[in-house]
Amino acid sequence: MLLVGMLDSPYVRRAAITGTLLGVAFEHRSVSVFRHMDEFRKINPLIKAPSLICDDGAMICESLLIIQHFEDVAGRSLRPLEPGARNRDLSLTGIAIVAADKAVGIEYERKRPEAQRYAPWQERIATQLHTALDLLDQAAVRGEIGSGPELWPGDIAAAIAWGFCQFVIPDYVEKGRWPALAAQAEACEALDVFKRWPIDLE
Ligand SMILES: N[C@@H](CCC(=O)N[C@@H](CS)C(=O)NCC(=O)O)C(=O)O
Repeated sequence: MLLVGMLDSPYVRRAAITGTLLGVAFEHRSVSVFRHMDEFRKINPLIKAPSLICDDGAMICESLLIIQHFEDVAGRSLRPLEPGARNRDLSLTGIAIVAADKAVGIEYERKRPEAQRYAPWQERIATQLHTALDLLDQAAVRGEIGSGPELWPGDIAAAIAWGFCQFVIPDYVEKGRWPALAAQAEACEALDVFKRWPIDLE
């Protein structure tokens, strides 16, 4: 299997870290959806990262579906089985994905020429991002996201969303405002599996 996409993408990174923790064998190719558009188009005409090319040639995009496939291959998931913990983890994973989505949205808005930016939309997505970070920080205070020893999908998604925000939109995300989440993410970044798939700073 081949996972395609750069590790500056929170979705690519989440898929890679999850696949590794599940013990699934895959290769990784770092191709940018912007700088290497033509090369990416040959792999996936939709030019979306991550894209997974399966051994039978099937192409899967959308990180949740790629992770679903990794789980099918591994015959297990990282999610806890106890219903309360499982629902909490599903909820927190979703919140962390929204945080990443909104951070990506802010970054994409900034790619527009100044005159084409729409301030109410920018304010809306910044508020949504900050609300998602509030919820994750509160979860970290309650001990509902952490850094192991067992990593759950919500732990991974939260740490990745925070790292992505710090990397790409630090001006929107002051470190001191969400200290518990920052500490959780820092502890995750110190783990071997996170170091194996570092944010691509290129
Ligand atoms: N919901 C998708 C989001 C993936 C996504 O938006 N990836 C970005 C890179 S971070 C991308 O492919 N951008 C190019 C585009 O949307 O045209 C997922 O979870 O895989």
